[in-house]
This record gives sequence, structure tokens and C-alpha cells, in this order.
Amino acid sequence: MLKLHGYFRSSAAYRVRIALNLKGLAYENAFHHLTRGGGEHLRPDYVALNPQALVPALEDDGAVLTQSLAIIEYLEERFPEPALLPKDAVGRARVRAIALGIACEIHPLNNLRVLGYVTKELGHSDAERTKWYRHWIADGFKGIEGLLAGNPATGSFCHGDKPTLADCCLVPQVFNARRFDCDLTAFPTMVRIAEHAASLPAFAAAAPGKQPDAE
Ligand SMILES: N[C@@H](CCC(=O)N[C@@H](CS)C(=O)NCC(=O)O)C(=O)O
Repeated sequence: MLKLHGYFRSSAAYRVRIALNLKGLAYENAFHHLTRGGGEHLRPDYVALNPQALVPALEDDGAVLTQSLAIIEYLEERFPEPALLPKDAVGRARVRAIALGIACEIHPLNNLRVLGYVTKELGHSDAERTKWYRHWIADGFKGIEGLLAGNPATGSFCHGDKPTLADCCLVPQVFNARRFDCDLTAFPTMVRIAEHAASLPAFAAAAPGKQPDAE
């Protein structure tokens, strides 16, 4: 059986949970609390599994996969239906661009270890850390909103009317932005898509609050 190493609040693990649910795949969980005891993901047994010491990781029949987008692309190849990438090359490139725009340009700047470095190593206050977080959300969301708003390829989801890899990334990032009370009024298309997606069982079941390790 597939085994997902994650943490309820990890937005990268949230992406993979959505993809697994959309494809109707059963999986077992291994939870790694990212702050308890200094971070369970930093323990030697987990680092042996994923040398980058990040969640998620996915085990499948002895193989260990890391990096959420690589994991979702793996699932797409191994379990093609329902597809999370469009059939046409231009559409696939657009979906990947939105996904990477979130996973590479926004998420890494606001990751736990980055936020921890800003306060613990550089000596900034919690208020300054929040300012940093909100700044990079606003900056990154502006670009993603620009990719989505007014583009005829955008539908009820990021690309057309079926969920894709892009939505697997968008929904967790909007969730996180809300958690940090970011002002999202300038990003109506992103908010609309995230709210529509949340109404689908596959997205709802992947939400942090629904996970067995949720606090
Ligand atoms: N690019 C990676 C990001 C993974 C990642 O940053 N995971 C976070 C949780 S969302 C993490 O494990 N953070 C631990 C830390 O910052 O120490 C992916 O997409 O899988």
C-alpha cells in the first residue's frame, strides 16, 4: 500500500493528499510533527528516508519518492485516470507553470525553516516574520492571479472545469495564506477557485483539519 509521510499542516503534503484523493487511491499515513521535539522530520530515521528532511515523502512498493510535484507526476504516470494534467502540450505547460509558480516562487520563501531563520537567527520579531510572510504571499499571488484572471483557459478550476496539478497546489497555498490572515481581496480568481475546490470531497478530505494528526 502507498504510504505518505506527512504532517497535517504541511501544504506540500496537502498537495499530495489532494492528488491521492482525486485519483481514489488508498494510502496509509506516517506522521512527522514538524515542531515537536525540535522537529520529528529531522530525526535520523526520517532523514535516512528523505535526505532533504522535508515532508512529504511517498513510499510505493519499496520506492521512496520525494518532492510533492515529482510525487504527483509519479502518481499521474502510474495511475493515469482521472488525469491531473491536460492532454495537450500547451495545457500541460500552463498547468505546470501555475503549480511551479506556487511551489517554487511562493512556498519556499515562507517555509517553516525559513521563518524560523528570520526570527531565531536574524533576530526579527514575530510581527516582522508575519510581515515577511504576507509580503511574499502578496507578491507571489499577484503573479498567479495574473495567470488565471481573464485567461480563457481558466474555468471553475485553474485550467478548465476539472481539477489539475495546479489546483493541488493552489488550494493549500490559499489555505495557508488565510491561516496567516493575508488580505486576499486582490486575488478574486484564486479565492473563487479555492472555494469551489473545497466543495469537492477529494479536497475537503485532504484539508489539514481532517487529518488524524490535526491538533
Ligand atoms: N519543494 C518541497 C517542499 C517540501 C517542504 O518544504 N515541506 C515542508 C512542510 S510544507 C517541510 O517539511 N518543512 C520542514 C522545515 O522547514 O524544516 C515539496 O514540494 O515537497
